[in-house]
Amino acid sequence: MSSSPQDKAKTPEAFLDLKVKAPDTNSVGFAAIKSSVNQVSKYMNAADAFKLSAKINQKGGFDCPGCAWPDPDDERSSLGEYCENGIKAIAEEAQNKTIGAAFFAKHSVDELASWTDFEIGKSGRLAEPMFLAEGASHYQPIPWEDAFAKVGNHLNALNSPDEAVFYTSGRTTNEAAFLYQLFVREFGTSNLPDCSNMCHEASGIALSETLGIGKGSVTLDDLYKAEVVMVIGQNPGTNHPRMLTALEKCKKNGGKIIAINPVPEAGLIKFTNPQNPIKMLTGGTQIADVFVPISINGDVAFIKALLLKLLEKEEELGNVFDKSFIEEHTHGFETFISDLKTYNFEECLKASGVSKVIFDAVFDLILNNNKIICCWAMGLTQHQNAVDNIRELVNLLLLKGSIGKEGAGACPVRGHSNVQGDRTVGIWEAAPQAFLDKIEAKYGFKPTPKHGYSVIDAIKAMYEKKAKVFFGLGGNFISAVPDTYYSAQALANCNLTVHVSTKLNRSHLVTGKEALILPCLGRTEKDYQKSGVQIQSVENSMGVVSSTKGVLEPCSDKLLSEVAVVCGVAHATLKERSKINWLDYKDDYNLVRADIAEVVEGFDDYNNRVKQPAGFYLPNGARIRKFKTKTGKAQFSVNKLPTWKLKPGELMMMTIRSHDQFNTTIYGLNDRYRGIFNERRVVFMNPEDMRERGLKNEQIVNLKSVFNGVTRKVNRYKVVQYNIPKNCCATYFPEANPLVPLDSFAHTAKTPASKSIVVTVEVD
Ligand SMILES: Nc1nc2c(c(=O)[nH]1)N[C@H]1C(S)=C(S)[C@@H](COP(=O)(O)OP(=O)(O)OC[C@H]3O[C@@H](n4cnc5c(=O)[nH]c(N)nc54)[C@H](O)[C@@H]3O)O[C@H]1N2
Ligand SMILES: Nc1nc2c(c(=O)[nH]1)N[C@H]1C(S)=C(S)[C@@H](COP(=O)(O)OP(=O)(O)OC[C@H]3O[C@@H](n4cnc5c(=O)[nH]c(N)nc54)[C@H](O)[C@@H]3O)O[C@H]1N2
Ligand SMILES: [Mo]
Repeated sequence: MSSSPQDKAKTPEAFLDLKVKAPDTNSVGFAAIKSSVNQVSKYMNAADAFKLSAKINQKGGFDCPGCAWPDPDDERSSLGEYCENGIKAIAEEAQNKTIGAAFFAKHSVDELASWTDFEIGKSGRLAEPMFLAEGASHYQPIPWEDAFAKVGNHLNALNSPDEAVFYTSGRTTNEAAFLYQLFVREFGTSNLPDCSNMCHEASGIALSETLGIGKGSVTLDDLYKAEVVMVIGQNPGTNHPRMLTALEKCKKNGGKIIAINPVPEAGLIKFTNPQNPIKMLTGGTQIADVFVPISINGDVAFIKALLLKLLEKEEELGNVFDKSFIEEHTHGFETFISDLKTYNFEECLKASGVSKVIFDAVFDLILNNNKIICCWAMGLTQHQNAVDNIRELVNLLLLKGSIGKEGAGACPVRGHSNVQGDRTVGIWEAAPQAFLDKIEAKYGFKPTPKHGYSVIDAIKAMYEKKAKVFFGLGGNFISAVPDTYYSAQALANCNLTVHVSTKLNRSHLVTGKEALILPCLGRTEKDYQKSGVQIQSVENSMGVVSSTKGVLEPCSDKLLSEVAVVCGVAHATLKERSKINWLDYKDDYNLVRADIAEVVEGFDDYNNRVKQPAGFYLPNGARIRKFKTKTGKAQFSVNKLPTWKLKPGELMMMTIRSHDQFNTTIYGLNDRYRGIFNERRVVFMNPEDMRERGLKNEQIVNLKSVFNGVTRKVNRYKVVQYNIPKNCCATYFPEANPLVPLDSFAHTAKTPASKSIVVTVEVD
């Protein structure tokens, strides 16, 4: 009998050989360079490695699939605009090893599911389309045309288009993403959940409401010119290493950095620029001027404490708030201030877990500077009150007039390399009507105005059998989503699950009754089509759209581009009833860009402008103080302190990334900066919390979360004593995802609260 979906979704509980060392306080440097070179040479030959490194993030080269951090507009480092973790991402994709019919004939789905995610990822690049028949134990090869027909037949057999779910992960290019959402809308649904739902959705919602655009307002140049940069809930040393170069530049210009994080992440404390040989010898730059060891989810309380003190000083001195900005450009100031006055400074500071000495150091910098940038990532967005976290930060920026001027603004640091672009071109389960009207005007069909499923709603719909087909354009749904075992059942309830992927992952193993793996080209590979080698385009975290073009030969001749896959599926599904000539697009992506230029705001003359070496900026109202909110002004907001209370014995747990992973892809088993080697099943704990529970270093424990009366459990973790605030602990994502309750999510944004999981720790 085959394993249950839950068994297949589970990551093996076996331990490796944990070695714990003192955490680093310095990121990058020689160790990083050595690590990246090892990484590349493990997977590919020297000539390919050289070709790649010369083109990463260069004008006319390819966009690094590692993260969404922008490239400098002007000069780019001749040593290559890349970082250790970008190299790992590329090495992972651009490898010579491939898997196809023989591999899948040898290994059953059950067997593959018993491997760790690290082992699954090491298998190699997917080389040909594969099909898992109902009840079968092994995948078998299937021709592309048959695979398309199978998807089409399943979709056409549904009672309603709303019974299908179309997920997107954020690596998909603008061209593929635009066509995909167009197909989904012509098919008749808005069920377009994406990784953004689990990532920066709260930022989009909070910023749209307060600044009138769901994106950040700063450019790289602003970061260089800021007087103060607050880096909140973000670990750039691992997840956006090139950001550290920008912070270093800011410091050189006299800027100060405040890092707000429960743990002293290495990159936040000190950074050695790998592209500056002199610094590498002399030891690097101190990054954070003030490090704030905040309690998990203490951010609204901390920012409120700052706001309260600013108000006090304003009342005393009269020159602390930017009154002309507030008057001319904002709305809701009085309501905001009268609500603020109902809070007590000491209570807020206590709730934040931060000492008065550290608070004062931060307050001084905020009080005495007016060009402030707030940068943040998952440490703010993956909480129940995530939207409040971000709105409260915006309140601070508005009081100081730090929006829409040089060296100031909001900077949500996006994750996947094109997650922002995907949303811009229409991957959105709740797209605005104006966008849908443009589609109707251009293509002559009426997209449904009904909002579709976000990730959480999609999981519930599949669990309840209201959705029966799951299609994933990239990503690793089962490992990325919360509540792993419930979600595994949701996928298993489907008639068909389909994944367009570059690498094997757990989502190919936790399947519906039937399943398809459709292998596609990666960023690094040349995309040959009828009209020649194609370029594609992406949008970075700061709203710059630029081209990306692969440099290596495809790893298999049976791969299709994502664009070709979408066109193939659309053609096979919609056939004569489509108003669109789907197959034309794949021959020449200029046709896709010409359509985007007509439908999506800001893309005029796309085909020419995308060829500009550094790309082009999309319009951004907040950047020029044109706020497209309901009132036409930037909006102050009223946010409450979170009300949760831990019961005796409980801890607040955050799930974080190690240094050797990209989301669910595990490159290696070390988390070098945090001093963890050769193990991922660790729980970082405060020494006092360990003492109270009688726990010793490396003791084996089980973790339990109870939410709304339901108990969730993961077994066999090793305790590691760590510099983390009392009552807080941390584990790695995705192994700890079975503990994240599906119903614990950010209000209005529905981002799973995967940084606020209430747990107890029990000896095994
Ligand atoms: N190498 C690499 N690069 C990546 C990724 C990757 O996995 N690997 N993933 C990409 C993606 S999709 C994303 S979204 C980004 C993620 O980038 P990050 O958001 O940096 O990633 P996380 O590991 O989730 O780290 C969250 C940080 O927030 C802190 N934190 C947690 N809870 C709180 C809190 O309540 N308050 C505060 N102030 N801090 C808190 C944690 O200690 C941690 O430092 O990175 C992108 N880039
Ligand atoms: N507990 C917890 N859960 C989390 C998070 C957390 O911090 N804690 N973070 C959340 C966040 S921020 C995010 S963004 C999601 C990530 O969720 P996803 O985006 O779904 O996951 P990834 O791990 O990035 O997806 C990796 C897979 O994408 C495929 N892939 C890679 N490159 C390409 C490509 O170019 N094209 C195609 N078609 N496929 C490709 C490969 O097959 C690879 O296995 O996870 C979320 N889940
Ligand atoms: Mo993300």
